[in-house]
Formats: sequence, C-alpha cells, structure tokens
Amino acid sequence: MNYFKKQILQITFSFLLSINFLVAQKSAEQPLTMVDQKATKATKAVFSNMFSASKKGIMLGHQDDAAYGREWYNLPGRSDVKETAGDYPAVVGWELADVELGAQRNIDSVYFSNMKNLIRQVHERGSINTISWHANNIVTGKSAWDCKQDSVVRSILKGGSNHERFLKYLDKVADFFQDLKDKNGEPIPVIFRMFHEHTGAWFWWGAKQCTPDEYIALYQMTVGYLRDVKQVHNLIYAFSPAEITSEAQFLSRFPGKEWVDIVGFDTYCPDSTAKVVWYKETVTTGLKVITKYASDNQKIAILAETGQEGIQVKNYFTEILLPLIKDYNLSYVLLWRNAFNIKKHYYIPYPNHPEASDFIRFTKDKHILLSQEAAKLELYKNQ
Ligand code: BMA
Repeated sequence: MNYFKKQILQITFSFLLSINFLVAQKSAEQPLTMVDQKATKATKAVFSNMFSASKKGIMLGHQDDAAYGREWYNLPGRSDVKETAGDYPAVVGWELADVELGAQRNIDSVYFSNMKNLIRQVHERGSINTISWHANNIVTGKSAWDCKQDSVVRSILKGGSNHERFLKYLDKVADFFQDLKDKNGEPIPVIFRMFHEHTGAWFWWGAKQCTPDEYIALYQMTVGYLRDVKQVHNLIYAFSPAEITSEAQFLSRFPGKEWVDIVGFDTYCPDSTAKVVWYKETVTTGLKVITKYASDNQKIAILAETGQEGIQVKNYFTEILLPLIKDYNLSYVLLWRNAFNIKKHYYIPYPNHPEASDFIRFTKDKHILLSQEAAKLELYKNQ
C-alpha cells in the first residue's frame, strides 16, 4: 500500500471511529438525577427501577388499601383489591393529614403507628408506598379545604407570620418519614406527593389562594427544609396538579425540573355519560403532557389519583380506564380509597359488586401489574 492510500484509509478509519463515538454518546443513558442527591441507595434504586418497570406495565395503586375497605377497618391481611382480584395492589397510597398536629391518627381514622407498620409490609412484598398530605390550614386551624383566604401561603413563607409555626408542622412530617424503617433499620423509600391539585381552588394552596411564585416558593421551601435541614433522604418527590389543559398550564406553577422526580395529575370520572366524554378527553390531554415532559426530562409519569366514585359507570375499568392509559409509558395509576364509613365513597369494587368482574378483567390485562407481578421486577434491587 502506498503512502497516499494509507493516509486515506487512516482518515476514513478515524472518521468512522468518531461517528461511532458520537452515536454511542447520544444513545448512552444520561446519569439519573433526583431532587435529593443524597437520597439513600434504596431510594435511588427504586426510582431508577421504576423507569424499566414502566416499560413492563402499569402498576395498580389503591389509597389506604391495607388500612380499611368497604365495611371493614384495620383487619390484618385484608385488602379490597386482593379480595376482588386475587392479589394486593402494587402501589399503596397513604395520607398524612393531622400528623402535623401531633395527632395519633389521620383524617381518615388511620393510626400513624399502624400506617408505619403497613408501609413496612407493603415494602416487604416489593411494592411501592406513596404519601399525600392534606395539610391543615395553619391560619384558621381548620382543614386543607378551608380556602376562603388568599394569604395562608404567603404567611408561611420565609418572613411570614406563620413561617416558624409551619416549620414545626414540617418537623412532625419529617419525624414520620424518618421513622419509616425496614427490618434492618434502613429507611423505607416512599413517594411524597405534597400540595397536590394546586391548580384547583379547593385547598389553601390552590390557584385562587396564592400566586404562582408563592406556590413555587412553598413547594421549594418544603423540599429544602425536609431534605437539607431535616436530612430526610428517603423521599421521591411527586408533583400532581388537578386536570391539565395544556403543557403551558401544567408548567404555570411548576417548581422546576430539579424539584420534581415524578409528574402526574389527579382527575375523577363523573357518572353521567356526557361527562365521561369530558373525562376521556381530560385524561388523554393530561397523559400526553406528562408523558412527554417525563420522557424529555428523565422523570416518571403517573396517574396520581383517579376512579369513579361508587362505580356507577358500567365497565369503567375495561372500557374507559384501560383504553385511556394502556399505550402510555406510565409507572402507575392510583385508584382512590374505599371508605369504611362513607357509603358511596369507594373506587374499587368489593367481591359481590356488579362491576367486580370488570375490575378482575382489568387487573388480568397484560398492561396492568399487581403486587406479585411488580415483585418480580425487583423494584428495590441495586443495579
Ligand atoms: C378525599 C376524600 C376525603 C378524605 C381525603 C383525604 O378525597 O376521600 O374523605 O378525607 O381525601 O384522604
């Protein structure tokens, strides 16, 4: 080979190498970042595993599933999802309201001591716990729904008259999270979904109750206090507005991508046929926005709260919910609670309910994962 040919070959070779390098760089996964860079190993592991798990299916979640159900309260091992569909849900939701007051039990009569044990059991079976917080109104001493005032958030922010008192609320919240330990004494990772449905106007942190800047400051201050001051490191932070109408609306009160690990939204199916059309459109718009945001920004997408109260709509699960969600890269869908003491307030059919067979078909669909299927995905394993 003469010198000239050799040079050409060498140039071609290094050109091919550099293309290869660029392609490899492009397809290489970016390192996963979390709101809490000091999150425990297990917290980082479960967050990272939720990405691969969401490619296998959508986990089914149920609020307060292990604490009570239709006409039963605090009976070990019971679960309306299990009793109807044969297995526990893969995600269980919990509620903190009243923990900030130092109460023994929450707004829905679940003792916090019991909740901690049940969270441990859910974790032991390889499932996921998610926690919401309908925080009481610190100004009036009434509930989260007391939203006539428009200065509660402002008064909580740094410099506000209730700032120090609110930090005491957060101390109680932090104590709860720090008390969540597995059998080896390691912190149990949980998803924290605070100040949710903030685009509505029914909580004191709602869109009519504070400005976007105030909401964002409240969210960031809470994360910053739990993470940096209280050193709580077992939290994955979820952001979930009410109905989403567009990407711009979704982002209008968004705290920033470095403050959010999971994006979702809450919306419920009304029981009139005309309004079911609205629900379908609403869920579709919301899912498009959050799954695009999640895939562009390395976040997890969830349908954070949904369902049809009292399950009056025929085949809600297989003909409405499943077709709406099945083609999206969603980690989980959470159905709201089956109250033991409010007759029509339930979202999962109990065994002899007319819609039980529809729910069973839904849970057997290949897109939907219950607890045992989720356990096979080894959500807590370090990769
Ligand atoms: C609401 C209802 C209430 C409950 C609250 C907090 O949507 O279920 O009954 O107290 O959530 O769990």
